[in-house]
Amino acid sequence: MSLVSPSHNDSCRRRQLDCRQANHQNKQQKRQQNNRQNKQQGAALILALMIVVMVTMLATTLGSDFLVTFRRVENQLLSQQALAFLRGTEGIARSALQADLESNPDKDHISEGWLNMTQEFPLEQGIISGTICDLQSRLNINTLAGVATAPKLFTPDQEMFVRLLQAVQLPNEEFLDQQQAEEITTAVADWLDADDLVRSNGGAEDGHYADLELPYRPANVPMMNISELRWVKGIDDVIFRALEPYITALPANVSLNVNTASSVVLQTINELTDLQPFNASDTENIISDRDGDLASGDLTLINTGFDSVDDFIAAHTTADATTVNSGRLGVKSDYFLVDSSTIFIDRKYRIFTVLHREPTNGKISVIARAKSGLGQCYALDI
Ligand SMILES: [Ca+2]
Ligand SMILES: [Ca+2]
Repeated sequence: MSLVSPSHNDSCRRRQLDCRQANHQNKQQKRQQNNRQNKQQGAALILALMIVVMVTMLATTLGSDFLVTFRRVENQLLSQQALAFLRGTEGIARSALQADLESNPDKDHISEGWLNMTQEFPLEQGIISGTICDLQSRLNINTLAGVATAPKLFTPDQEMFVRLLQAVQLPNEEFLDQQQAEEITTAVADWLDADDLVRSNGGAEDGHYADLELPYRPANVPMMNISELRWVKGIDDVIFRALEPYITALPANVSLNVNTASSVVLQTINELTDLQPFNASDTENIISDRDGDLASGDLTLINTGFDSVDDFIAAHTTADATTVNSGRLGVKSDYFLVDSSTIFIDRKYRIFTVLHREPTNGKISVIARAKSGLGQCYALDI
């Protein structure tokens, strides 16, 4: 027989039901709480990842910018230091030119030993080298602006340039013919002269240059540097490269030094009206007469150049040598190029300086200084 009343049993069942419901509610609340916590943790992780990415990007950008700035400053400092070294080479060249004038004021010649000879000076972290060459050993393009007296087409200076254009060798052992040389010379004369009148036989003024795909105007004044020649009608890069060792841009009144001129330049000195270059083998003979045996290094076998233009003309084997453009010739020089370069902490720097030496007192002035466009020195080929 049961001692528990039915009402008591009902009460117990209800409590159990309440307990189950309470447990179920608790579990649901815990699940919701867990879900909320999981979502919050996920958001925090994404935020942390985004911060890491942003910091990494910022650090990379700052690092890269710093590296570029560092390299830029380093390059500036090194180039300033290299420039100071190269200016030092200029100073040595000044001293050499002044000493040369004192020891031999009447002439400059190739066998004096300081022209076209590269001198090297070691540095703690590199080397500097410098070469002095005579710009008056080259044809001066600023002499080409004149107008010939009829019936001649060219002035004596222009005739020399016509011969030079035919004497220089182009790649593949090709040469310009006389007609091409005449047309280029005429175009150079028009480029230099002050007027806008087009000369016959290849001339070019505003009209020609204005019609080019990239139009520009002729200078109509003397050139400051030889690279300007590239702009003149008929002169392409190949012709310019072939001419470069033999031309310069100086005031129009300076002379050509026959004591330092190369064989190719001496080929431009032929009889007036003969527009062909002078015979190359004859110019070699003139140079041999002038320099002696430079390669021997034996002073008794080395000659000291011509004392005068008359001596040069006497050595010139042209049938009528007195008819050459002797007014343009000389045996001394006032304009020089210093070709300085340095290799400093594995970096190369090169600079070119045009120096003018006052013939009366030896005062040296810098006419131009540039990284290119002024020509360069070539080692003496002995
Ligand atoms: Ca003209
Ligand atoms: Ca002109």
